[in-house]
Amino acid sequence: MKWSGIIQHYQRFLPVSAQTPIVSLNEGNTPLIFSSYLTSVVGLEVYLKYEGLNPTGSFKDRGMTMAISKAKEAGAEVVMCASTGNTSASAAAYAARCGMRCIVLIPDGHIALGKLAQAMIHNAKVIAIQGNFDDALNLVKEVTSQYPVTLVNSINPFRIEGQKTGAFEICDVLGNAPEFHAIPVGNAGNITAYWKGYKEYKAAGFATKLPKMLGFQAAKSAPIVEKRVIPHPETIATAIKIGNPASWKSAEDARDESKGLIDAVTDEEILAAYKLLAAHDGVFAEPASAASVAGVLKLHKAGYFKGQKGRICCTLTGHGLKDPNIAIKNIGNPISVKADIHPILKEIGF
Ligand code: AN7
Repeated sequence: MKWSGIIQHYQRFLPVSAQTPIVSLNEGNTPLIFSSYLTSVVGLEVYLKYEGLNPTGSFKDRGMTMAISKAKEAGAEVVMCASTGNTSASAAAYAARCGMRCIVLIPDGHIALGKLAQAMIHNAKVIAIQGNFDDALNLVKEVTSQYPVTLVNSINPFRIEGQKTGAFEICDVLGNAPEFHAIPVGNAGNITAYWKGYKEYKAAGFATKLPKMLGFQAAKSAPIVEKRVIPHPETIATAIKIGNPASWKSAEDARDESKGLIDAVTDEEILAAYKLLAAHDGVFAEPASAASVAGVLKLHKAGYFKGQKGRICCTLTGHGLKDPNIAIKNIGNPISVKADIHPILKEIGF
């Protein structure tokens, strides 16, 4: 069957009508990859929902096709977002596709190179502010409440509607919901969206159970875990360097209703999971994405899955190529030798 994007495919679950102009890049339908390595470690079947294979390289495209289509339907000409990078890349691409202006506020010096390149090449007006993501989001709220500009951060409910389709796809592939769903938490839109998606799919009869939602924040950017706003969040996983998540309450609801948890993982644990995914599974995801796997490994070590059966799905939210600097910084540069067979054979070990 021809795949034409998540709105086309899941229309009956989405607030669209025949009048909605669908702005799509054929997002969604991303692979659910079985991880034999993690399965052997954890003892339950582990699957990776590889969202880095969306058109702009992150899960944001699911929400953005909805937000931009609905903005277009309402006659908007300008959209705006604050971003740690992926939202801006996605907003810029979808706005370009339908001839809208896109304005982006980013924390100066703190977004991954690939994401900045994307926002720029898609012609967004990119403004780096001397402040963090939370400052940027407050400024976006201020501008969009006073001027004819549509906000496309995940406080825009259409974003959540689109992103919930990730849960639908998992159920479609597995034939049911998994027992556990692990997911990185930044602004907390995605954990909110997945939980909504699982509940709606079960209500519609496409799943008979609901997963426990396992959310993971970076240790020094863990407001939900610490139950306080973090004024100066820090982490190498810049995508989730957020101290005051917009969807804080609904993330707690997802955690509590599902009898799951939201925990923190250190930068060391994130980097270890990041490298392990690439080296053992052949899957290159950005550091923030690896937080879900880091969290599963942390819980495994603590005995959380002992005596449990079933399946764990980990959302890998963005592609590793988004942040090439961090890969090179942590792995190193290639060895350089003369263009001669001898040093090459020596390096190989022959
Ligand atoms: C790779 O782009 O907030 O908890 O401005 O890029 O729904 O915020 C990105 C978030 C996880 C966290 N993984 O998702 C932004 C932005 C990656 C991300 C998250 C983000 P939410």
